[in-house]
Amino acid sequence: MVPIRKIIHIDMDAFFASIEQRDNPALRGRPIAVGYDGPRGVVATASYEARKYGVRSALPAARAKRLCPQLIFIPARMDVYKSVSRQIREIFLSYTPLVEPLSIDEAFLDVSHLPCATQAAKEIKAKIFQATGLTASAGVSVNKMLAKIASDYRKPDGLFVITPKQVERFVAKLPVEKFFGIGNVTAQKMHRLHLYTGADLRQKTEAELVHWFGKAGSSYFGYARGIDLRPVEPNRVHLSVGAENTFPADSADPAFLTRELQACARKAWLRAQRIHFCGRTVTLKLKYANFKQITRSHTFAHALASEAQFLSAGKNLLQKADLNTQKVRLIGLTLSNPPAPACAGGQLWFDF
Ligand code: TTP
Ligand code: MG
Repeated sequence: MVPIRKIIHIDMDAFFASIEQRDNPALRGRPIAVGYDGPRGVVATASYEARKYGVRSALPAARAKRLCPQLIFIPARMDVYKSVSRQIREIFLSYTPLVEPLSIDEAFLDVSHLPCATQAAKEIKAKIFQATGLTASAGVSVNKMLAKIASDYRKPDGLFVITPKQVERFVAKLPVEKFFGIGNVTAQKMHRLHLYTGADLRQKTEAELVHWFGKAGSSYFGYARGIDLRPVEPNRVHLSVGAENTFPADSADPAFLTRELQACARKAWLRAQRIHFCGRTVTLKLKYANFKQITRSHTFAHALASEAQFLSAGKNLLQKADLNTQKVRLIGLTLSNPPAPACAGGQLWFDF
């Protein structure tokens, strides 16, 4: 039987930028980006005023300034963001011990024991505002996937509820790219199979979905019916953080592969930053045109200190890989092996 859960997903609005605007009234109502304004600088996040110009997380600083010339860059104050993160976590824990943080500013809460999850979400938003002066958006539904989609629906300062009765209709209209675990490549493959929405996915049998998408096909079969069995895991430790990309066409061109590796390094490093993850091991993954997959790793004595070091380790591994016999269809780069205990609160290892 499918367990009936009440799940809340909370995500702070423009988190780093809102904190900067809170602490410096001169920045309120203005387009700001938190990040490093240098040649290799990247936007960590942008205020909503800056987002109107297309300024977004992970955008190179130079491009962000071209999009919005009056953009104000503010260096990150990680200690402050972390302490706000702790404040909101305390509020979550006053409602349930089942809190699974996903990153510095978002978490899942299982509040199945409470009479009304929507009421709890309203209270949590109000308490966050009272304690921090910041707004959060909340999504409430029967599982993680839907709660997370819901929290994004009315951002900023939003509250969106998908009740058990509404689940079926909601999922039927949902574009496949919104489903959990469906990235660009899978979405494209679905489109080629004329699968655009939950309703389309629902027409297919589980065997068909498994045939096309492997093991994940079973999950998609469930998701299309509003079923997501993943529990909220309060002690979930992120053991690795990575990024990978499947190319539109297979390639053995070292320059192309290096560029793709660079994109993976950037994405993975930003993800690691967001969840305060640091690691000692770098792993390169290559999938060849014949679908054979190899991984090559290097472990350092200390946690990696910068994106540049991460990328350079990846490039070294790529240089040693065989690019002569088969073209490559996918490249990935992962950071793993956190020094014990996980270096939360320790040395700063960001490289904005
Ligand atoms: P998000 O919750 O993804 O973004 P946000 O809170 O800034 O904006 P939204 O209102 O859309 O939720 O990420 C939380 C914080 O994590 C963000 O403020 C800055 C940091 N971050 C990075 O450093 N790099 C990134 O690529 C992303 C996406 C976020
Ligand atoms: Mg956020």
